Amino acid sequence: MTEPSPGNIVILTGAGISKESGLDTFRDAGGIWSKVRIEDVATPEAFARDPDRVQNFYNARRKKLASGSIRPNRAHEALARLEGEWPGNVLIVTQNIDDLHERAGSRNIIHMHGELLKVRCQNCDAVAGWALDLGPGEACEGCGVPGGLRPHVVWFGEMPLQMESIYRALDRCRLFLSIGTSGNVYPAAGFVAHVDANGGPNGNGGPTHTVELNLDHRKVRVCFPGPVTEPPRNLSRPMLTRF
Ligand code: BJW
Repeated sequence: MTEPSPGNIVILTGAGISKESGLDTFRDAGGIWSKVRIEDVATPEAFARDPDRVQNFYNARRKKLASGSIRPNRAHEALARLEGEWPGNVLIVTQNIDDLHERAGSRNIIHMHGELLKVRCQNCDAVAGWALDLGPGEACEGCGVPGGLRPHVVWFGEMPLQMESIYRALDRCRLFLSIGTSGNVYPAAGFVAHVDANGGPNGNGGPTHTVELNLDHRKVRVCFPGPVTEPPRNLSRPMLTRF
């Protein structure tokens, strides 16, 4: 008899997983959207209207991320350990633009809303690493054209990145975890429903289970209330052996 497949795991993470590392969430009290308006900093129209304002918003966040005071927390570390120990495939789909999953040791990651430490050239689409402030006159290393670099992030009205790969993984996973996201922003907000609708018995040998972890118990259906650093520490053993 063949061994049952261990099954693949897809983990969606949001700003809540990085909160205890010192990065603000968006929609909690005191969060980013209580200090700046979305339409001033997180749309292509805002960038066209006032690029300096948008660049300053991302420059400040880039500086904080690179400052040395922001480090991965136990939740990031637990997910990296899970990737190393789980016999199946573990994919992290993060809405976060920070690099804390990478720094914790995760390797299989999709940044669906982009990456703060990268810039993209609007002239040639080249993406490059960028840890410094981004100003109006900087030239692209690829095409040499100055003035066309923008943060490599996905603003409202823009298509999130690698959506085909994400849906392919969602359709093939045995377990879908959603951690620290308010479920306000689509398409990520629709992933749980997508998995519930499409995750019947599949190539992984069984139905797909979904688990949501959030500090706020009103946001989740399978509830592990409490700080995000607590439950994921135990993810790899008692909880996952059920799947
Ligand atoms: C803890 C914790 C602890 C705290 N432990 N938990 C009308 C209906 C439906 C959809 C739309 C609509 N109108 C427009 C749309 C589409 C739109 C959308 O969804 N809008 C909604 C607001 C309605 N979406 C888009 O535009 C997306 N693109 C798209 O749909 O493309 C398709 C398309 C394109 C063009 C034409 C046609 C179709 C793009 C969305 C881009 C989002 N960008 C941002 C900013 C950029 C990156 C950045 O600056 O960082 O991404 S917005 C912001 O929200 C950021 C985040 O990634 C994203 C999600 O936020 P997240 O992670 O959920 O954070 P919070 O703060 O909301 O929640 C944190 C949670 O953590 C809370 O629940 C806490 O309780 C919890 N928590 N501490 C555990 N310690």
